[in-house]
Amino acid sequence: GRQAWLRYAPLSPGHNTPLPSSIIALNSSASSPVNTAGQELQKGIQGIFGRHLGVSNTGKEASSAVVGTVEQFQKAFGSSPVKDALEEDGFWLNVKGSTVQILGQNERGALYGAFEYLSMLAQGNFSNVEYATNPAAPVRWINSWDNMDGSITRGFGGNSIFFADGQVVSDLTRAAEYARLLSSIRINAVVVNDVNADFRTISPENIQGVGRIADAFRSYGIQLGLSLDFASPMELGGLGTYDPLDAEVIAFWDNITAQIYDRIPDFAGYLVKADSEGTPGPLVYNRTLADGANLFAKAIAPFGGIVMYRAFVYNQLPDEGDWKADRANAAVNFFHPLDGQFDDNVIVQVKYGPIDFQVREPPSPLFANLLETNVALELQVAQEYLGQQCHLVYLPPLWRTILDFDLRVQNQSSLVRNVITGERFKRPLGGSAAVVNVGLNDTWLGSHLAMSNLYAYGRLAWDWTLDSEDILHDWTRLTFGLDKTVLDTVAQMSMASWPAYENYSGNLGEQTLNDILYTHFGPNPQTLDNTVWGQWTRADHTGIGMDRTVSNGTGFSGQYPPEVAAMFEAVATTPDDLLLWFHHVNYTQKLKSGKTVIQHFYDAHYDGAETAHNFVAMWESLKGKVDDERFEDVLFRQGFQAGHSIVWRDAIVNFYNNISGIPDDAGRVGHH
Ligand code: GCW
Repeated sequence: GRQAWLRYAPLSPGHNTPLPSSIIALNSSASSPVNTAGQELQKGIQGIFGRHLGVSNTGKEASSAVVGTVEQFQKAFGSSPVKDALEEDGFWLNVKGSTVQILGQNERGALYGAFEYLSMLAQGNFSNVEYATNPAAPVRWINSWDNMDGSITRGFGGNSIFFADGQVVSDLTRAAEYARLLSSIRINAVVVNDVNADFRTISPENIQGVGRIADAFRSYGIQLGLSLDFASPMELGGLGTYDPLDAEVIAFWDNITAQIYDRIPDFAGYLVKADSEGTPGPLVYNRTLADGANLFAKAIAPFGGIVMYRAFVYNQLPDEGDWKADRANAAVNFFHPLDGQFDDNVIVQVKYGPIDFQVREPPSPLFANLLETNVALELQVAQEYLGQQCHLVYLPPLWRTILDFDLRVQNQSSLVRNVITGERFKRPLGGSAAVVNVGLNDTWLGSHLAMSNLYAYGRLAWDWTLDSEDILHDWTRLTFGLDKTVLDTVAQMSMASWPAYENYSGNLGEQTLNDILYTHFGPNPQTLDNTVWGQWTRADHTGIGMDRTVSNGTGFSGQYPPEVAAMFEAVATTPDDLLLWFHHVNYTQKLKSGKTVIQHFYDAHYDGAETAHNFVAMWESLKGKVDDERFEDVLFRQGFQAGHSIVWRDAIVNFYNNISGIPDDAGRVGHH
């Protein structure tokens, strides 16, 4: 369980390849990622081939696996073999039979290269290769929503591996194990506490505590970041204000930042959720969000740190009667006027959709509205609205709908994935963060299969063009071995899982029909409307959907550049799967598929539940091909999902049958 995709399980006999006869790791100091790489190579080759190789820091290059930075290699062997340019964190991998060169631009890159070589071996891939690879973007972060009492916000895999009882835990074994997993997928920083931050996060004791986490991370090349409470100058510092332009407030943050860097010289940066869902922020003092972000940016710039400032800023909307009110408009309304006012070490971190990690959303139009500001994409590996790790939902196909979306800024190709890397608008910084709620559970996320999402996130953050199914195949081989049936079955289940979940939990762009008041889990369509959260469906007896057009609705579609705005403005050109996101239509409205909206609801819910039901037999067919413990564990979850998808189906089809009064053509729902 805890090894996840780093099992180094023995390959079956017959898998033979020339192996290096020793390992040379060009730095042997304990906190060095290169040293870690040497040990990892030793451990991996021992596990996969049962062969024990010695590790030293010098030796003959031929028939060795040499790992280090380009600079260390030059020092040891005279010249560099690297033929392509390496960027920060990039590496060069050269496998020629038993002679292997793994050279990083920095030590972290060298460790990535070692994991890459081991991943090839573990998957039985013994090809000779020679290439350089560089990250798509410098920021490849994880956001943990761990609280100091040890709970995790939207945590579905047990309590925190970092905190308990108001402080950092003394045994950080799990933190180090987590860092190992993350460095193998090339994540470079973890923000360890919830964005709804406790002001005690930056107390002197806690800085010492998180300093120990940073120590546990360091040899894996993972840096530590912290979420801040904007009101800390008042709550912790005893000041009468937290106004970002106040001299004492500025001094407070300068001082805190210096204390942090004193304990954690490689501290990554701050994450800030301000003026959002009740958190304090600059708007309290009539300052701008840019004033708020730049406060931290200026404090941290001398140390080389960065500020991730979240775009998830919105006011509650009490009045559903107002046809023009729309929470989806908030981010662009708040941030677009500030474009160009953020310091260079600020990155505005944008959730993929305009609302909140829903099963399907159009990409946030903010990606098309910040041309002079660094941006990062925020994803959620934690399946908050997506079945909470009790449902199998492989997320990369959902992420792809965002990444590959062309926003057509200035009528030119503007794929979201090229915006977030900084490439499209020539920004110096960019990247991504994913909310991940690993906990003390031995499976990390509470479910073995959910780990494919974490694995895929790291792979994508390095290269946003990767194919969802290819990533899944790698993950499956590393997690369950090379059996072809296992590979095909896990792929079939996973690739069908997001469409199935969308079918029974909110289709045609309804965003979600989960209970949104408390649990975010399970059908509760009546909680969507008449609440202050603005996640309205506006369902009534004749129709459903939010009218977000410029001509007659909230105007949201006009936040996109003209070509995209025009597409979403008209029912005729809006794709079926986003129809109810953009338009209020009658239940009898015909879709492009030829079905009516209401008939699509009925059919989709039956289809989705049936697919989830079939997962059980598919998984059962793997009995004996997967070890009993993991087999039973997954089977239990698939059984739950099969049952729960029927609960979903019946709750939703009956709800819409009651409100529309329209029977199901197939006679499954309502009365003819
Ligand atoms: O999805 C919502 C969650 C909140 C979360 C918030 C956010 C941490 O339900 O629990 O707060 O988003 O992203 O800030």
